Amino acid sequence: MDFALSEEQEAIVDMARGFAAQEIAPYAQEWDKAGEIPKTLWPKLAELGFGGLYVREESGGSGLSRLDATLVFEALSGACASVAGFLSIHNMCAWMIDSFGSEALREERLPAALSMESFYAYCLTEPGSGSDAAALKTRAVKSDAGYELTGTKAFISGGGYADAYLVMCRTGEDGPKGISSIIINDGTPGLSFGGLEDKMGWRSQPTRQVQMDACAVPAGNLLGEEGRGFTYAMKGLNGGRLNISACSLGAAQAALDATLTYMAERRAFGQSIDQFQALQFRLADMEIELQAARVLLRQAAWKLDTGAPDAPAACAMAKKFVTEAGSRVADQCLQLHGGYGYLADYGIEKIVRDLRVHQILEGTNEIMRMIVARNMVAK
Ligand code: FAD
Ligand code: 2MC
Repeated sequence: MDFALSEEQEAIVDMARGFAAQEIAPYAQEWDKAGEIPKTLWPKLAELGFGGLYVREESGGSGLSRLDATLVFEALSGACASVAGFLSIHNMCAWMIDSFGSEALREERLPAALSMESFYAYCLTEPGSGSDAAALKTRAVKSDAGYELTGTKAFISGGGYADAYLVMCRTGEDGPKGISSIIINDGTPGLSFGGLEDKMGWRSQPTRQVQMDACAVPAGNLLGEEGRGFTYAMKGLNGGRLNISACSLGAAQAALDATLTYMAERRAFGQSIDQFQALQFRLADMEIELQAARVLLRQAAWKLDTGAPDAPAACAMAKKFVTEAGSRVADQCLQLHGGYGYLADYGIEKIVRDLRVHQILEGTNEIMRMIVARNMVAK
């Protein structure tokens, strides 16, 4: 067992950090206020191979391990967790197309997905079903040409912004086994979007409902086999949950680093505030929490990489632990900045806002406990 990063992994981290410092950090506040990330950012990330981090090399992807991918998301989140989280969703879709799509679908879809000329959104949640995802109602009816999709997806990251939507929909019976995954291109007749959701965090990326009214798509837009879509969606989320954890970790680490610098400069009662032992203990607690979170996350990624049977539970465990640790640390960092922490200029309040939703999306942390507990009880 080796806890050190390899030279290659160090190089990946340096590359992602360098890019984030130059191309994301200077604009993160501006995009947060504007509510939009310029689409020109994505091809630049794709040039580094970040459009398909764990898409296989033979399919044109970067072929990195899940652990390597967490390093990238951790590094990018040091600049902006919202941008990194959005990139993770696209990566989840690209991986699903590579892993479960037919050769024809891969050839048709992957080049533009990997170059990020096509940005993908992942559509599982509906207004009436979030945690109970297998209760979804969006229906795909078979037609001569392919499928016609009707229904509404809620809370879609990239709704009205993405170039293509990977939609989990019902082609058969009730429950998980009646669900398929089908791709709808932007501009398909019958596809429309709800209003922009006014959110606490993740403000730089648009969240909207995605509405489908008899959207006709060719049969070739089906991912893999009919009735397997729920399993594909869940397998996609295993990686997504690792990435979201890495986003919490990277942003919380950035908040802690900024807090250390701030505390060395800020003076009260005749000394810099990093000299108060009460505050030093808080720093130590935060450091311990983030180190523990990092180890747990990397172990979960290693389990997914090595196909461990308990990998889904390990990913859920990591998401619950790391996203909660990340939010606790970010909140403490805000506190240690005093009133300045509450001001947008210092960047900490944005981290607090952005990280909060990581305890809700990609499966709430209650559902993460349910997955962990089910795995324990089944043993
Ligand atoms: P509900 O399922 O209604 O849950 C309400 C509460 O009950 C929660 O606290 C939940 O944990 C709890 N609960 C439910 N069932 C149980 C249980 N069995 N035991 C204990 N507690 C339970 N979805 C997508 O498909 N694609 C996206 O791109 C996407 N992006 C999102 C972006 C944002 C900013 C947000 C806020 C959400 C996004 N989502 C997306 C949706 C997200 O995944 C759901 O909000 C989440 O899964 C929870 O579903 P819900 O909101 O319907 O809550
Ligand atoms: N990995 C692999 N397979 C999985 C899996 C996972 N993580 N989770 C479930 N499955 C399989 C499971 O093995 C079963 O397959 P089989 O019948 O072949 O054994 C099938 O999927 C059905 O699973 P369950 O029987 O456990 O289904 P149930 O309905 O009881 O519970 C639950 C499923 C609650 C775990 C699932 O609905 C869930 O994860 N809910 C949370 C929803 C969620 O995460 N939404 C995120 C939306 S995306 C988002 O927020 C973004 C920002 C992009």
